[in-house]
Amino acid sequence: SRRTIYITGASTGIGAATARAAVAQGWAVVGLARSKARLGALADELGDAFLAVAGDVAAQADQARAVEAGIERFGRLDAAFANAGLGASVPGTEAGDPENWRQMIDVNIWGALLTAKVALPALRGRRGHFLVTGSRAGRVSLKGSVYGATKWFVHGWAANLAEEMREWGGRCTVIAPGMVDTPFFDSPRPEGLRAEDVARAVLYALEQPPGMAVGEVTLMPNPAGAQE
Ligand code: NJP
Repeated sequence: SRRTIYITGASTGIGAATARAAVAQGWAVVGLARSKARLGALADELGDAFLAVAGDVAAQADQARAVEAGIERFGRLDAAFANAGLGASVPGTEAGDPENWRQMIDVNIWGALLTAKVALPALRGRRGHFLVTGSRAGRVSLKGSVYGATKWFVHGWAANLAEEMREWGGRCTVIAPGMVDTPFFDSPRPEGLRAEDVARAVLYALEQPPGMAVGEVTLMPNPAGAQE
């Protein structure tokens, strides 16, 4: 049977690019996001190797259903990628909207925790791999940014989870990009990384021999380097 990965936030951006890259490497993918239409288009593109599950990462039952459906369809779960996230507009703490903070906490923190909660029992049996999308913003200070602080949580938690998983031979990787040109922003970011660049880093971490764990991959755009 095919190695199987559960990806949240699979409908666009980094999640969709990772689904494509994983399928190209022979993985089966269970993809979760809220948008049925976008997931359906990706399922049409990727065929049998992709199972779309519409759901909200902040709802434990939705994520549990996705993992169960994936195991039923593909027979196993080898990896989970907690990637769903939002929060590009960062007006700071004084000017920020508390409803927006709640949303970022629900998706970026709570949603990622729930991905681990529902996937770890299956991953343990395969000495599996958990990956999560952190950020450059989870490593540096960004004036007033609550978004950045949700990613500081992700980095801190993932370091602790890595120790927990190591006890049974599991691996935990943080993918920490700088700016990526995705629908995360409401306008194009040509100076940013491509979603495909980030997907390559995910596959790099996934494809290492099991005796080696990639703890964190930092990816920075290099627009001057891309010029002819
Ligand atoms: O953004 P985007 P990215 N339940 O908007 C989904 C981090 N990051 O690929 O639900 C379930 O294309 C949403 O789908 P839908 C960032 O923080 C980015 O750039 O259908 N899914 C979509 O598939 C995030 O953690 C940059 O709307 C939910 C996906 O999440 C990760 O990269 C830099 C959901 C978001 O895709 C992927 O973001 C960086 C929910 N409640 C870190 N809410 C960057 N772009 O510059 C959203 O350092 N989604």
